[in-house]
Amino acid sequence: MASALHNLSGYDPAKVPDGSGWTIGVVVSEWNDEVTGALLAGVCDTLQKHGVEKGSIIVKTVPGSFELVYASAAMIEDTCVDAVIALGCVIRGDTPHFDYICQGVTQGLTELNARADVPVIYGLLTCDNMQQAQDRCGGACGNKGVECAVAALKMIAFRKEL
Ligand code: DLZ
Repeated sequence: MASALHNLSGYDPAKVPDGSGWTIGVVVSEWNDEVTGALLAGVCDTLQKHGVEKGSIIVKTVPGSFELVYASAAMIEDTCVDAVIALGCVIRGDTPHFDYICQGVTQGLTELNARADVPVIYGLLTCDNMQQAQDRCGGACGNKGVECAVAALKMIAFRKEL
C-alpha cells in the first residue's frame, strides 16, 4: 500500500540516461517551503549526479501549487528546457480547498503534458498532514524530488529517441 513507510525513491542508476548537455526547468511552490525546498534539493542532487550541469537547472519559484500550471507552461514557451519538473506540497485543511487545488493542478499539468513539446513531470505532494509530507521529501518514504529527476531524464531520452 502506498501509505506504508517504504522508501519509494529507490532506482537503478545504471538505467538512468546521462543528462550531460540537457537543460531542466524546475518550478517550485513557496507554500510549505520547508517541504518543497527539500524536494528541490532532491531534484538538483539527482540531476547533477546524472550529468546535468548546475547551470543548466533553471529554478523559478511561484506563490503556491495552483500557480505551477501557468509557470510550467510559461517555462516551456519562453525557454529552451528539455523538461519541466513541477514541485509543490498541498496539505489537507478543514475545507474542500485541498481537493480543488489538487484537482486543478493535476488536471492542468496532465493537459499540458499531453500537448507540450517537452515532458512535464508531476512533483506535487498531496498529503493529509505535515508528517506525510516530511516522510516524502527526504524521510521514511524517500524524496519525491529524486523520483522526479529520474523521470525527467528518462522522458527526455524517450523524446530524443523518437
Ligand atoms: C491557499 C492555499 C492553501 C490554503 N493551501 C496551500 C497548500 O497547502 N499548498 C500550496 O502549495 N498552496 C496552498 N495555497 C495557495 C494556492 O496554491 C494558490 O497559491 C492561491 O490560491 C493563489 O492562487
